[in-house]
Amino acid sequence: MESVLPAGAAELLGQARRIVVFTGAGMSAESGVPTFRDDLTGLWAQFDAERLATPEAFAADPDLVWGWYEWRRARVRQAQPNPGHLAVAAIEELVPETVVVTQNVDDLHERAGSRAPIHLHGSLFAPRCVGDAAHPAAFPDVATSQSAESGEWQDQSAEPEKATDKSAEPDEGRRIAPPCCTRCGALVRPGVVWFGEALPEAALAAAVEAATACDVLLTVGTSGVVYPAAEIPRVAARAGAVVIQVNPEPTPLDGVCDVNLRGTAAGVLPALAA
Ligand code: BV8
Repeated sequence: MESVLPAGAAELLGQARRIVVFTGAGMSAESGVPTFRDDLTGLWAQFDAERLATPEAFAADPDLVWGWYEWRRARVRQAQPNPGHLAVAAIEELVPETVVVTQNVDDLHERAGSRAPIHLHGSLFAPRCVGDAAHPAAFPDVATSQSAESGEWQDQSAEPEKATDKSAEPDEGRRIAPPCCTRCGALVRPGVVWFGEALPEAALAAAVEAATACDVLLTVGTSGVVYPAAEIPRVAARAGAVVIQVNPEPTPLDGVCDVNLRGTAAGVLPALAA
């Protein structure tokens, strides 16, 4: 493992015929979308993942969980792709056999021009029926007592800084009635993969296939702690690919990478795509 300047990494990318770009929340950080685990600003520092990103949490309080995802969706809608997203799309233009595999549930890769990113953890923009994922589900036009457009989201059923009080009953006045599915009367849920849920089989299989076949895997902005997604760079390394990491901080992936570029997505990627 060595750290080379972006020029060296750009040369490695320039020689590649098949590239995988594997991204995490850090990819969207410079667009103003909070990551999960960064101290203080990370979503998990403010909210309790167990309380908000699991099927049990949704079953226990669909209004709380739906409201949190609507707030996140509104923040993504207000965000713009950053130079890092644009550089990834440029790499796809330069090397047609580039596959983008993202853990992110935002749509910033698509809005930057990436053709068909593989979303391992679903999307904030793909609500689905709790009963049957094949049922059409649309975003509700129900008004929410918490404006999803506002800059802050307060967990009104518990202490805002850390929703740990699981017994707290939501205030009646704030209930956000998630809509029923158009066919079966079940609730509509966010189209993301929660902790304890299996990843979409086709997406995971496509990501593993791409990682196995690529010459270079570029991992950007992920802490590499959530499985099975965190296996993807390891699959590429085991298959003999050159693995390049872009992250301002060390991660558990450091030992898997041939090249570690200590920098940010928007700061480093444009030089790689030049
Ligand atoms: C599964 C969608 C099995 C939702 C997410 C108990 C029960 C069941 C499973 C488990 C369990 N214990 C552990 C597990 C496994 C679990 C897991 O891995 N847990 C971890 C926490 C230990 N995994 C699962 O539950 C998965 N499912 O195992 O199912 C199964 C099998 C068959 C049948 C049934 C069940 C599902 C995991 C998916 C969870 N959903 N998101 C939502 O968004 O709310 S995960 C969430 O974390 C995100 O999606 C993200 O993808 C993921 C990883 O986070 P990162 O993207 O890496 O972001 P993070 O904040 O951590 O790091 C940001 C990085 O960026 C940092 O390194 C930072 O330095 C860097 N950075 C910051 N700024 C920049 C930057 N880099 C570049 N530029 C910058 N500017």
